[in-house]
Amino acid sequence: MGDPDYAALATELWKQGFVVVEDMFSDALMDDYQSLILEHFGESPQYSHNDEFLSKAATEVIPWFPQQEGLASFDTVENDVRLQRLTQAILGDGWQSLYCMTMFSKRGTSGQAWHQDCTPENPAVFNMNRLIYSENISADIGGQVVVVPGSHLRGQISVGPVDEDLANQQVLTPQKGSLVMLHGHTWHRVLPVHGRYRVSTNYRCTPNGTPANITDVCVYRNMRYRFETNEVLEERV
Ligand SMILES: O=C(O)CCC(=O)C(=O)O
Ligand SMILES: [Fe+2]
Repeated sequence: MGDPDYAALATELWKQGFVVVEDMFSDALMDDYQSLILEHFGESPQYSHNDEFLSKAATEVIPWFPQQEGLASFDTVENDVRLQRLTQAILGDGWQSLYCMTMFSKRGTSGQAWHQDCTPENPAVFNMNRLIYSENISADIGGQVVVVPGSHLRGQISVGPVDEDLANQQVLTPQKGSLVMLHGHTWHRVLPVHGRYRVSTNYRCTPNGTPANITDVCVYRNMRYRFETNEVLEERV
């Protein structure tokens, strides 16, 4: 596709906490990414998280950082001028890439429970997710992304069941080549994966001056969790 309306997309992102851009990346590029991802994960990849995390967080995702292994193909999205302009329109001067993380979920797994990617106490300190989908998400396969519009302005996510439906939630079903920009304070989750497997790739970034470990502490409805040390920092009741 050509140039999106960067200013309009930025306005929507700041109002809703997310914005979807369809047909952002070509089928050929997405096919390339999908085959590299499947090659890496193979048939039955192992979880890197411990059992406590898997049971409490109801989150079954295996991360992979392909750029850190020198896979230059993953630079193509990173270097896409439209993606950079859109990021600039949203975050302003001095924004920085954080890392590119591919996430894999096997058939029959729970997806991801409601969460915020980082602590929301300071509205100016956050990560931005730039999610791309190298295959269609569909109701058949599951793995849709659920968001609460405007929740990036509502502070900490409410306490409660980790996967209940929330008022005003919106279900996103991103298609191959789509980009989803998602503010890290926006309340979001990923629905269970019924069919096959599910893949997404996230080019995380931050505004100028954000600590590099911003996504270390994730806020769920039942706890705060620190990934670096694999520990529950706080039970939420
Ligand atoms: O895989 C997705 O669609 C979203 C995953 C997520 O919660 C995130 O990237 O922060
Ligand atoms: Fe997230």
